Amino acid sequence: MKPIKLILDTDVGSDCDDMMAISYMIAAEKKGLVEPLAITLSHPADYAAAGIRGLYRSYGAKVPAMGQMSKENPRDDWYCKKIYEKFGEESDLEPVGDAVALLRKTFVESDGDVTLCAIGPLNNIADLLESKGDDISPLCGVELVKEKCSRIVLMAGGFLPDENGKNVPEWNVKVCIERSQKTFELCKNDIYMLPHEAAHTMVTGKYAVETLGDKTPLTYAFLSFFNSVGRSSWDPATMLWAVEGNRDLFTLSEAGRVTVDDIGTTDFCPDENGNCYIIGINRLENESFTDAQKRAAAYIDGAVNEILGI
Ligand SMILES: [Ca+2]
Repeated sequence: MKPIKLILDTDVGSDCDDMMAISYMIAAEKKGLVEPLAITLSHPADYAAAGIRGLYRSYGAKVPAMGQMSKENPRDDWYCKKIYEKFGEESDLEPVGDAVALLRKTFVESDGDVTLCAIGPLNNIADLLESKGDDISPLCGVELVKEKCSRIVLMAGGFLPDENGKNVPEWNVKVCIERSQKTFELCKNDIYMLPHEAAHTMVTGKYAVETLGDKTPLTYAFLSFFNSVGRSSWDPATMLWAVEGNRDLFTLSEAGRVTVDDIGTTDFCPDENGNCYIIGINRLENESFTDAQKRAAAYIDGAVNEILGI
């Protein structure tokens, strides 16, 4: 199987499951499943790039080109600064360029068939789609992505109704509602979404944290994020699907359209001409939802523990 060409957009520094997702991505790269083209940061933390550099170094892996969201958007950095202070080298603080410029350049230089996987708020993705033709490419963002990107995979949305029958807004969408609306409005590509409920109770990282404590950037990130001994797997499950597809772990809905309302609620409406698909958890015969989630979690943990050497 040819490795998939992948661009990752992550808000590393906020929740620690991004670090698990990147760890799985590095494990997949080592197995020849992924060719990473770039990582863009949708978290403007000063130490976000340094946190990723420290993580890559701990696995002896080469960091892909990085770009960072340039807008002001103050948010908490739970672990990237700490990782730099404990594991960093001075060069980890070298600044990185603008995320949208790097996304445009990476798409232009690719020969197409690129997967764009976003596991944070959709600021960079909406900004990319809205970008105008420039000296990198005469194409506007929507057309450039349509031409070069084979699919967009998002950790986004929630489609389980609460007691009032209304879907509960999901964090990545809720923190940038207008950017999320714009993404679904403009995008002409197929979009595959792993929603909140698919991985909220899927826990990964527990054995790694119990075994390694604060000795590695990954496990230190978990401990720095509310002392998490294991964490929900929204981002690693999304990344797993982006790299390996359904396997026997996931399902995919029929085509439909996703809309985002003004409080960040996502709705999915089946439509054979739609471009959105929802990723679900695959239950084997007689298997409970919880056990099916545990199988997916074990698969992710297995891949990551191998490169952690445990
Ligand atoms: Ca994230």
